[in-house]
Amino acid sequence: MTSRFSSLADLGWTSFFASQFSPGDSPDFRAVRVMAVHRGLLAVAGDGFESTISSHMPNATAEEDFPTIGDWLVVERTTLRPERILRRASLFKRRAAGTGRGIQLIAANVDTLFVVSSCDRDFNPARLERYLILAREAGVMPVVVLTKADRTGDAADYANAARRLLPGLVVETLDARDADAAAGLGAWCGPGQTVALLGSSGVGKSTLINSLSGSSAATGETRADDDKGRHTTTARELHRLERGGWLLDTPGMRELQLADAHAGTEEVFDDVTALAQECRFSDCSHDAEPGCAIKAAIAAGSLDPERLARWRKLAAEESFNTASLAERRARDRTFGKMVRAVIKDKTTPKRR
Ligand SMILES: Nc1nc2c(ncn2[C@@H]2O[C@H](COP(=O)(O)OP(=O)(O)O)[C@@H](O)[C@H]2O)c(=O)[nH]1
Ligand SMILES: [Mg+2]
Repeated sequence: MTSRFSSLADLGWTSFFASQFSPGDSPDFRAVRVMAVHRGLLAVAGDGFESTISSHMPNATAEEDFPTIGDWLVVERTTLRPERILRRASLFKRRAAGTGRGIQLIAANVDTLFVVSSCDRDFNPARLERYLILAREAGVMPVVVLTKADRTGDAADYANAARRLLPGLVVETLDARDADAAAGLGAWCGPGQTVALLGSSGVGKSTLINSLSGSSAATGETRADDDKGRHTTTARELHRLERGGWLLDTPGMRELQLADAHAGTEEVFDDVTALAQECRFSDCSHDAEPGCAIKAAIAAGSLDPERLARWRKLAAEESFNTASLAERRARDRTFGKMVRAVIKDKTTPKRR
């Protein structure tokens, strides 16, 4: 099939991926990008062509060994049989109950995450921090996008509040309905670039997607995957943006939760974790212990008590998530043992 894709560079091919292609590979293999995943099939695009191939991977065992949307695959030149997945520049994943494998891959090789909130009651530093942690975990550059700037005179205050969350954080305010305003995000939407969006319902994600893609496809598409079950089997999950880049939009991305976020939490709250290390007791609960560096910082006004509260909440959630994953694993093991015991019992010939 001929295609709308002119080149690998257009699809996001960079030196990071090219360097994983050994010279010995080149005559028999080529690289393709996974544009959509659907029931064991992958929609892929390569240099001037697109196709649908089987997602079967040789030697795949762990969840990470299976392709996800955005992945770069090395495939056999003519049969397009997948040979291996190129190391990912970034990866969104989450804990998955009931898969037995514990995690589920959401998307790979996203360059920029637009963390969307609006300049109104949706604006919530704790929620933004969570999204920033997710971006850190995935290895993706976050850009905070504050919509509905046209509805308030205080957009700059919202932007400043967001900037205080993380040094160097990029924050843009705009009217998501305005195609020109969305051009402020153009720097991350050019050829070869892949973006994804996260944000609560109603903040203007679909509106922004329409403005960035120069169409009204996004608002129509949300209807295709609602609970009426009208799934579009041909839906491409990587959508072309007007500036030439790609928007990665999948249900999984929309359902992302704070999972396995320990390292990310430490980075986003590195001021708090650094203070905690200075406490006299290594297991300090920062309540009433003597020599607590965190209490001292709050007393001195150098740590915002609300920031501490958000950190505590996250830490508590995290240990809950980690514990429940460990419990689930233990349960799976016990269940597995039981099943094996039953099967053995049923298949072992009884002595007569
Ligand atoms: N005034 C104004 N309205 C907006 C803006 N962004 C979104 N909206 C409106 O907010 C509502 C929800 O937007 P939508 O894109 O569906 O939000 P989503 O749930 O995040 O996809 C719609 O009525 C939009 O027209 C904005 O920047 N300014
Ligand atoms: Mg929407």
